[in-house]
Amino acid sequence: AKAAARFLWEEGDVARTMPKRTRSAHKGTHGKLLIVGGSKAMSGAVTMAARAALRGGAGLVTMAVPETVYEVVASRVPEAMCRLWPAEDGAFAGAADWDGLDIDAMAIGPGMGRTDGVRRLVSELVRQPVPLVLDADALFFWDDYAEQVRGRSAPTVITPHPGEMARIVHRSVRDVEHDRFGVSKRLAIEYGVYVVLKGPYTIVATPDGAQYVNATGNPALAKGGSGDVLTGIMAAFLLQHKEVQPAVSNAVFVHGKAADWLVQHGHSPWDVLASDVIDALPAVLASLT
Ligand code: NPW
Ligand code: AMP
Ligand code: MG
Repeated sequence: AKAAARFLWEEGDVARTMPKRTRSAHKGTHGKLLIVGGSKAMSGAVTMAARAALRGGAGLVTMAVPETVYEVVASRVPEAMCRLWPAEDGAFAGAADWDGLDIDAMAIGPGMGRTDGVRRLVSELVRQPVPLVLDADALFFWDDYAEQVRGRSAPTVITPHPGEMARIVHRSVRDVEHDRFGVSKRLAIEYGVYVVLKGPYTIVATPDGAQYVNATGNPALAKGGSGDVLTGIMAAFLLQHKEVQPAVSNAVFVHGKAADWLVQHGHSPWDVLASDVIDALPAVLASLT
């Protein structure tokens, strides 16, 4: 058997591969991101992802949300634009108008809910030929659109935690945790996707079978909202990097490093909020320039 190509992705790798900003840059240079998420019960997830994406350097961020949460979502992130989609039972009600939507990447899933409308919408969105991050409730419907993902021309990144991964591969969480390398690698190769299997020592598996392990992060991240923040950073980095794997690994590294920075600067492993992680991004990113 071929030796497993496994690497630790370290600070030096991040510093080497982080994109530099050119003097002539304008907001379009850094990419237009659409974040699709939110529902009546979970409106915070999409605003956390949007703020994280903006802190991560995305040029323009639009949040696509069901009309039931539009007002509250729009008022929470003044820097982001907001696009209103039809709702039913407080969640997305399937397709909406794509007119005039000009985007370079898309993140789908934070706080979306799991209604039939969401199911239809996600299957439609994966057809868009732009780099894609699939997370949270978008992953709940994996079986519906997995074959479409295989045929996508643009990169696809999926960011499951072990519970979501177990659902995707129809195994138990215990099985997944006992074979994190094997499960993530097989899925990445089978569907041609970048798999981010989250948790301590998050694994990034690439479609060609290589794997990159992250060592930043700590239990302060074990709290609701952490994954939504990662999704925002991930999408922002995809917009700005030329290559996918460094973008994905750098996002995982920076997200964990922000949590590490917080516990080294006056926070405890108990008190950290996902929003604090967003607000620690400046310190981490500044240390990488
Ligand atoms: P248990 O119960 O912990 O033992 P789900 P979700 C299992 C939104 N959010 N890490 C776990 O087992 C998200 O964006 C909105 C995690 C349970 O059975 C999604 O849209 C927020 N889970 C939606 O909520 C803030 C693990 O997996 C299942 C695990 C649902 O996301 C919070 C949980 O997975 C949240 O981000 C592990 N290591 N191991 C907001 N403020 O708007 C096992 N599990 O059911 O997919 O739910 O992750 O909570
Ligand atoms: P989610 O479950 O989608 O909110 O994602 C949780 C995020 O926090 C992922 O990026 C995990 O890797 C990270 N995380 C959760 N618990 C830990 C932990 N004990 N150590 C390091 N990272 C963690
Ligand atoms: Mg999550």
